[in-house]
Amino acid sequence: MLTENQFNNPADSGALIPFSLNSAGDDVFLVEADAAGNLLRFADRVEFSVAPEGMTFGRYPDGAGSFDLLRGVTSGGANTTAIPAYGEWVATQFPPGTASSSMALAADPDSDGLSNLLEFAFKLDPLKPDGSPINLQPAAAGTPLQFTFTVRTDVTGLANRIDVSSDLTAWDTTEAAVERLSTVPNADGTATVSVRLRPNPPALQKHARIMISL
Ligand SMILES: [Ca+2]
Ligand SMILES: [Ca+2]
Repeated sequence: MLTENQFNNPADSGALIPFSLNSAGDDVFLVEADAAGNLLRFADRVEFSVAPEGMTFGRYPDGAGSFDLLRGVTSGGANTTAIPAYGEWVATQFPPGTASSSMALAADPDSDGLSNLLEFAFKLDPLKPDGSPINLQPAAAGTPLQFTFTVRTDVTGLANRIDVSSDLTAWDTTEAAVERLSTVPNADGTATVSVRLRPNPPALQKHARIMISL
């Protein structure tokens, strides 16, 4: 493993060349040389942009795959799994110069209560306040709760789960009390999902939430 400090180390006469990587984006060339410093061959080149806080760029599978945005920072260890779709979304949604912290999965830079992960999943604008992505459907009194939501279906690993609860404390995460009525694909890589809670058990009809994971 090489770090920036090794290239600016006055204690090492072979590593006095000033070197650093720009946190706003840069590119790196790897060239093989002999012991005398003669360049032998080009080995690799990568180009990167600013990484959301808590993430980095690297190859996945470790050392062999494509160069993508990774889930975490693992200097000296095996690379975490890649989430290239999130990297592509970040690149299109946030202007150059955006703080790394504003692009993290858990960040909410537009303060609409929806994290960037949710903005990404529901295909919303992370820099403009949005309302709830859940659309409650009109229903007669006494009938089960019914709602729709539109979520991306074009991202590998992006999943949603409907939890229900009677007290907002204990949640049923099995979807046993949930009936998915339909999933209608849209042209933009999303699908509109229609959900109804099952009439039984009645105690579970009070609250529902959508859990998004990536
Ligand atoms: Ca937000
Ligand atoms: Ca938003």
